[in-house]
Amino acid sequence: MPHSYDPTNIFARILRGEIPNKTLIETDHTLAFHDINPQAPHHVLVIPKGAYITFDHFCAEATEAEIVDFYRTAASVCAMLGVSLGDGGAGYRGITNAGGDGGQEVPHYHLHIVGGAPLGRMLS
Ligand code: D5M
Repeated sequence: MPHSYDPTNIFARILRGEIPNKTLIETDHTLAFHDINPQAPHHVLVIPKGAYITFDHFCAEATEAEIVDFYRTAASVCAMLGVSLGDGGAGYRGITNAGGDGGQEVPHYHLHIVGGAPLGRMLS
């Protein structure tokens, strides 16, 4: 079944400027902003500006420029938050939920970057 993007989702509305957000970084293809319900001292969402629903949808259909910009922006977020090991930071977790089984609430692809405190192990 082809992906069917819902343009009324809350991140689409943020991208159209209909809802305010606390922007950390904005580029031609990507927006990074603070999560409204932070699960740790740092909790930032990185979203592509294009209409992609999940990680696999984005990786399969986005242009190389969009994909490179997305992950470089995510790296810049880690640097800005001071969590990158390369800057002497203590680390972080990147999380992507997809669909019902994955617990995704907002059907616009996003990467959660969570850190600023020990997070424990998620998988064993
Ligand atoms: O995560 C969706 C995330 O989106 C969840 O952590 C809350 C966040 N959220 C929802 N609305 C907003 C607004 N308006 N600003 C910032 N963050 C928001 P999921 O992976 O889909 O479960």
